[in-house]
Amino acid sequence: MHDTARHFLFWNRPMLTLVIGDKHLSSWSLRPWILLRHLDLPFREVALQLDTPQFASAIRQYSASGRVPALIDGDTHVWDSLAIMEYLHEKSGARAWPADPAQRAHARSISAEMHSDFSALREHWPMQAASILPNVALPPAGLKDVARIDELWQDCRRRYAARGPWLFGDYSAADAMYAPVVLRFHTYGATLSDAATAYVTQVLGDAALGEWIAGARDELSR
Ligand SMILES: N[C@@H](CCC(=O)N[C@@H](CS)C(=O)NCC(=O)O)C(=O)O
Repeated sequence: MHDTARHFLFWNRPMLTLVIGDKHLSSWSLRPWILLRHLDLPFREVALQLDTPQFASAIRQYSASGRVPALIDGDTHVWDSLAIMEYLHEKSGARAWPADPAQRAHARSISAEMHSDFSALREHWPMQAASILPNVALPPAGLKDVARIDELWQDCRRRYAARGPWLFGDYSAADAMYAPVVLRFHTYGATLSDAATAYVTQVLGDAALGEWIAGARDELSR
């Protein structure tokens, strides 16, 4: 394709829009946001402050579920973090999940488990991206969630460490799904295995996550 034609097509493509909540609090919003960054897909960000009358009136134009995140691609509206990640997999030329079918099934399984489970962890250690709160105890059900996540991460690192530092070697939607969990473990000071601790260090060093946390700090300073 001639360069001018390529340039025309690029600039006339509708820009993806991601509607998110507060960066300090909205763990579901962080997942597709950080995946978009890692896939290098340009997008416009619409930030709505949770628990305000403005949120309730504004979100309906983007998402019938009334919740964030929501992705808008021209006439296509996608809601719910997992559905958005699947849409981004298609949109990016199948780059969001591992290429190998068995690894892809594994990555989807641990991501679905995160999406539908770990309610005690979510309830007692809500994401507060810009805070450090070391004295919040977890009940036994929450400790069980932490142990299960530690086990999942150790298993991934044991199998795929040779391919790279992320859960499946290269960055994938599974890392995006667990990014808010890493922030929770960091905020509240979870006790983890060596392999899980090394994974937390890897994620906390991610520039995209650093950008999100800086946004969360900005929100708190307003
Ligand atoms: N299952 C949904 C959960 C989305 C969700 O609970 N979003 C919260 C913010 S993190 C929200 O929009 N809360 C506002 C409300 O329910 O009014 C997903 O995966 O996207």
